[in-house]
Amino acid sequence: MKIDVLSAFPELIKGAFQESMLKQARKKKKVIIRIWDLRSFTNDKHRTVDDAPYGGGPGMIMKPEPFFEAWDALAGRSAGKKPRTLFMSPQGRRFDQDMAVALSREEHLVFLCGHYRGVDERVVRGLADEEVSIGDYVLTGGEPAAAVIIDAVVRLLPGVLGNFDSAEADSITSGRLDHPHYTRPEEYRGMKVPDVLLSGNHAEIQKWREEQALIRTRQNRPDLLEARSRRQR
Ligand code: 4GM
Repeated sequence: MKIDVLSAFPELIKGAFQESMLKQARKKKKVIIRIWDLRSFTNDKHRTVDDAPYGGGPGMIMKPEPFFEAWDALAGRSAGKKPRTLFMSPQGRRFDQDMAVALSREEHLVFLCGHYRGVDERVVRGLADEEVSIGDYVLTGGEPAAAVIIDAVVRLLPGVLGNFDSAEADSITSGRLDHPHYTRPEEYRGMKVPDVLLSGNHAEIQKWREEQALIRTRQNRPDLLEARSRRQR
């Protein structure tokens, strides 16, 4: 998979892919991630990426030209299929695990990251296949949102996770939260590992894990259980 990120603040996102799983995925050539600096696609000496909004009002808006010039340079002129292009914005469709699975089947993704009050609408209309949001909150820039989506997508690529950590085991896919986990030591600061996990009784362990998952889901995310029972009806 090939991933391109267009940003006026490339340093904001570089670090996200230089450690841990994403670093390994790149080293194993499962993914090629390139970060493009929008300022290198400007033509003025100040390398301007923003301007005041038509119609007035506070804040600055990102200009369309650097996005279009950069997109053309990395995708438009290349042969092959058009990359799937996502615009990160609080106005977008909410990202979830199903979308991560769908995106993980693409060959080439492009992420457009905005800043300031927003981005000239022609970028969205002219370049983006869809507008995507990671949740109902506003960030100073789209970069952390792009990093979240890239992480969720890349870990699903074949050969990135070990089989043990397999994506099929992701609890969220099942419409339920994960059960609690413990490792050594058996007792730490007065807190004990539940006896059942030390019992060696796999049927009992399985039962306990399912109960715990349900308790947590009821407590933290009752909406998941409702959605699940609606699907089963
Ligand atoms: C407005 C328009 C994404 C603001 C475009 C981006 C939150 C999300 C920005 C933009 C963002 C989100 C930058 N804030 N919830 N801020 O996914 O790119």
